[in-house]
Amino acid sequence: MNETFTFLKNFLSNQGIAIPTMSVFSRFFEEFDINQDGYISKPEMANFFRKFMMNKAVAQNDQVSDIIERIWHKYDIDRSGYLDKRETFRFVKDVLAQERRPPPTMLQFNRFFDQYDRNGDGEMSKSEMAVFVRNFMSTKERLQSPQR
Ligand SMILES: [Ca+2]
Ligand SMILES: [Ca+2]
Repeated sequence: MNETFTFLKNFLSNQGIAIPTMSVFSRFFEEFDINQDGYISKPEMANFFRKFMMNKAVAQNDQVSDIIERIWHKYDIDRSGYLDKRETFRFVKDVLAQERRPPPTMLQFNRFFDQYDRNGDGEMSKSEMAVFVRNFMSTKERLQSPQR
């Protein structure tokens, strides 16, 4: 049980998650040590990872839709439910400014827009934007991760 605890602590801190207390861990251990033999077997561990990754994906999805709501609140000026090119341009410009980068040229912007406007209707839908937000988040994660 202690080995599992140490392993889990390392694993979670690598994932940027607070280290669980022993009591949280005990509860976790009981949940996954299905046959109650005091060891986490391979399938029990696999089960844990599956659940963990699923929770992570769900949390990330929540985060993405949160971000998108905030984007729409700020940039969908005419409240059409879509970002047209002009609205998207303002959004992209602000994102770049946050990264301390100059505004995009029209060519760069059009390339960006065409890439994410999947259905080519000239407007950015929320699901089209979700693709961008996800890419953006994973790029940031890569840049910030301590392993090089
Ligand atoms: Ca709009
Ligand atoms: Ca579209």
